[in-house]
Amino acid sequence: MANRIRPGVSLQHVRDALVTDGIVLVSGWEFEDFRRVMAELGDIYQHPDADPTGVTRVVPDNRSDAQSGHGFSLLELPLHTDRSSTPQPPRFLGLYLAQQPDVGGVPKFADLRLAFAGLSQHDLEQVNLVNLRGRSRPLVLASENTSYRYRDDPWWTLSGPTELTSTLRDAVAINSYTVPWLRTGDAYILDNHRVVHGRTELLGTSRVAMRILADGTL
Ligand SMILES: O=C(O)CCC(=O)C(=O)O
Repeated sequence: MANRIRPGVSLQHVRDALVTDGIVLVSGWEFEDFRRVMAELGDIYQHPDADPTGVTRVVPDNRSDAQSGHGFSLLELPLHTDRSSTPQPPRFLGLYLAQQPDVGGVPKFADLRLAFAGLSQHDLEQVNLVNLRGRSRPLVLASENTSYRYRDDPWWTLSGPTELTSTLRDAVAINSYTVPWLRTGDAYILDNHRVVHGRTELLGTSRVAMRILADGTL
């Protein structure tokens, strides 16, 4: 389960929590505190949807596509690794809730290290993420340190032996949890090679989340 961190804690606390849990929940930070911690974690990653400083404003504008999935729509956003279609997804993802509604848009997570703990490396290495054009990316990012990518939606799906892919889907679902108490001014930072994220459907258009990706090591 995720650590919860309040203002005034050091970057070392954030790193320690990421090593232990793969995710840290942050309460009551200003956006600039959040931006600084993300920049200290590693090099800011330039997402194609981001502004020149690397910040993406995630708002529902009715867009659903292969790059962002349902991220910019009102629909539920299934659990995924950010930039899972790229050869090497960035290591860290932070999402700051600039305007979080009282209902809907609840952040959702699963720790892939826990979900896949009972599966052999041999099995995991038989599974890929495949898109509609047949492009394929391996589920296992690095076998020596249990890091993975995951996405399973209309654009990119799990591919491999049927029983195995269904076991993986079940394992992720069983290990998933929502964090309904995250409010405006709260944020999460996660190890994008270990913890997948998503959110429940949005019930209105008022939600604003700010995303920063960073590349680095723990
Ligand atoms: O809107 C959210 O809560 C998550 C957004 C998301 O998954 C992303 O920015 O990659």
